[in-house]
Amino acid sequence: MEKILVIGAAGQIGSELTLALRKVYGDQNVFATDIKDAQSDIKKSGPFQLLDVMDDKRLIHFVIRYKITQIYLLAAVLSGNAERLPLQAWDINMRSLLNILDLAREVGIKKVFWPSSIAVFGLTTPKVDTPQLTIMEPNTVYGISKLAGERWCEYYSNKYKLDIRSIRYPGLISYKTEAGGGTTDYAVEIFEEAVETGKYECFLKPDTKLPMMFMPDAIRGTIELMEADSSKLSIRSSYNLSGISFDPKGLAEEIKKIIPDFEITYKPDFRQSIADSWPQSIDDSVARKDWNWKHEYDLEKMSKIMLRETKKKSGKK
Ligand code: AKB
Repeated sequence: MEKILVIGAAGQIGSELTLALRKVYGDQNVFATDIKDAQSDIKKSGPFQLLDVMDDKRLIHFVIRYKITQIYLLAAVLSGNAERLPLQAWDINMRSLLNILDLAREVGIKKVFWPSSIAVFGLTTPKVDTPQLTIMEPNTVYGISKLAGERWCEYYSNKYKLDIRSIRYPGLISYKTEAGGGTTDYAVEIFEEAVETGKYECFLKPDTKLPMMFMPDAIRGTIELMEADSSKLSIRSSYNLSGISFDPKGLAEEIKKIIPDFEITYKPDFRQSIADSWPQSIDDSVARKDWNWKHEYDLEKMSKIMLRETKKKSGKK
């Protein structure tokens, strides 16, 4: 029986992935952990403990005690926050991954999941339909740490035959938990502000097109990749995954179809140059071929659900 450890279970991905994993593997077999307290549905539906991924001694005790067979490492400092504290972000992002990879090798963990990002690409990468294998010269701390992480994942996979699986997530859009410190966060905040105030001041320019994905696609994709037949996986660094590509202007137009008075203004900040270094759209044909990945949500479908759920959450009808 699988025993799964989720690190970063209170975060944007973790808070939804933990519940999805519990549906597949059983509530008591998915151990949620984070350095901060988790949402009540995580704590009520199965085991939750405060745990710091940087504390390698406690981590190894935890893994042995609960006979963990799979680890999902979701804790990370995202792009915007990483530019504010570069060395701390590098330390947290790299040390957490190396702690897990080495622990997995030592203890004999069956599978590890680690999220990479479109931030691994840089200004010299082809921007449209960015291929799986291409020029990668990231110029952000977050991107550099994700690219280095991908190299470490492939290294551990080749050298120690560890089964590590990874996705280069685009910007993730969800209503359950706030996004935290990323460049694509505008696409989450805009829905909250549209519902709360009918206005949004965007920190990116109107035509900044970026690859994005609705959270249900990301969660399904993650579980599908983790369940795929290992012999079919040709990529041991991280898979390109594509959902929807849009810019702030296009997203605002979509919101206006439902909230006609919605107003957007633009005040680009330091995150504009991060976004300018990233692709506009992603070629995910390798993921489609290897494990039959296919996204489901387009801009219209995602926006309708986001507005409906954000209204419910804020108590508005
Ligand atoms: C960020 O904006 O930093 C993240 C990402 C694209 O990895 N959402």
